[in-house]
Amino acid sequence: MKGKLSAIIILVFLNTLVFGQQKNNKKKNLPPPPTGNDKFLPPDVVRNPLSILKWHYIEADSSRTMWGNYDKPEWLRYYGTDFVDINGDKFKDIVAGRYFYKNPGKEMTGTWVRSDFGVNVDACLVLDVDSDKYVDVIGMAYPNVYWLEAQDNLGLKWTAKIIGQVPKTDHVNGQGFRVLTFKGLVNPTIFLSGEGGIYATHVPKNPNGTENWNFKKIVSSFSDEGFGFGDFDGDGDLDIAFGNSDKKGDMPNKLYIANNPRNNLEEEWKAYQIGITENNIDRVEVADFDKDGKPDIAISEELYPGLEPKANLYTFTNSGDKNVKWGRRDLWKGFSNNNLDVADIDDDGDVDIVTSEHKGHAYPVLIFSNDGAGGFTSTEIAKGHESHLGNHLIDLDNDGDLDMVSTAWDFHKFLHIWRNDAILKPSVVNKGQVIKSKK
Ligand SMILES: [Ca+2]
Ligand SMILES: [Ca+2]
Ligand SMILES: [Ca+2]
Ligand SMILES: [Ca+2]
Repeated sequence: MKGKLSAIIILVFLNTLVFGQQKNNKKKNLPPPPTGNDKFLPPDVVRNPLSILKWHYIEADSSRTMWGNYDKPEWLRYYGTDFVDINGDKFKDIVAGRYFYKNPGKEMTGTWVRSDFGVNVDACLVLDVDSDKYVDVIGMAYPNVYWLEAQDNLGLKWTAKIIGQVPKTDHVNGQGFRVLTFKGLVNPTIFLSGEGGIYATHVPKNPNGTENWNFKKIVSSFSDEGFGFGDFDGDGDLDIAFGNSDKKGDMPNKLYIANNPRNNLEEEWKAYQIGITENNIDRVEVADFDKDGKPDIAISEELYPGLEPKANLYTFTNSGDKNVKWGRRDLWKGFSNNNLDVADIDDDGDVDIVTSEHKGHAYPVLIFSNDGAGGFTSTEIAKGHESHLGNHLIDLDNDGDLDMVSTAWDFHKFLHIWRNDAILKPSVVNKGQVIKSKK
């Protein structure tokens, strides 16, 4: 997430700095550009928002196994997906479930060489555990949590070490996982959904001593689904948005915020409800959609068995005042949409949304383009491939546009990639700034 966030920040910055004037003539609600920067631009460079229509589908794997091939329950699949450039070739590699995939480079249409973590584990987070040159990954095999470490710079061999416990869910593992480094801390903090809520641990100074790891419950919830981070109350620390219900077994359709007590993992974070959805809150993403400086929340809903197209996509708008209700915008209704990501896909300075259907039969992938004020227009950009906990936006080929990666459930053998061809050739001009050329 951190990489993606910095990419967004850099893109937004460049956008405003270099191209603000041209775009400002066309789009409302964009801040005026700083004066004096246009002189750095060659006169023939004009940048419009990136196309959201140019995607090339790549089937990266068609023989993924599932959790249930090795352990009970037999119906269970893997949830995790994360990204890392393991050998510094600028092409991002993929961690998903029990597999590591090496990016073939170039057009990314070559073989994604797959290696196995060597244990039935659902790998979900990439991070730096021990400051050495080998990539570290966190994987779930609840109640156990694993630290997986590469033994080479191609991810061909891995070691696996149990570093902690999180309570098993009724789907064994959790469906929410994040890693971030809090302001003022050196080591990252890991957050995992489990039975009863969200569990967290700081990566300890000596990670090799397994006794130094300690997952503590910091948020109580009856949901083990997705959650997201934002400083919702503006006090400088990152709070958590998550779904909940009043009691176990009830539909988790209440949107809560847990207030971060100065990054303290020793106490439970106090939570309060800010909104309600129609069905199960599944994916949770946070971004400032209306550009008022306050983080908002996007929610996609799960429906099971999901035979009807009644699952919603919403944004919840932060009023910035604890006493003023959050606004809810209903963006779309369709089949169970257990897929969600947010980023400035068209590179016009505001955060857009992507989702897709996990049920139904057409499996459309929809981009919701932000009008700069938190209003959205939807465009179907692909279909025909089922995703589950997918549509991860990530610039896999380092060309400046965001590509997309999905794992699946009903068709779990597949690993899907949509390469974004909005930018085909980066060229470097003017003081090292990269200006994108579109073809
Ligand atoms: Ca806060
Ligand atoms: Ca906002
Ligand atoms: Ca945008
Ligand atoms: Ca790209």
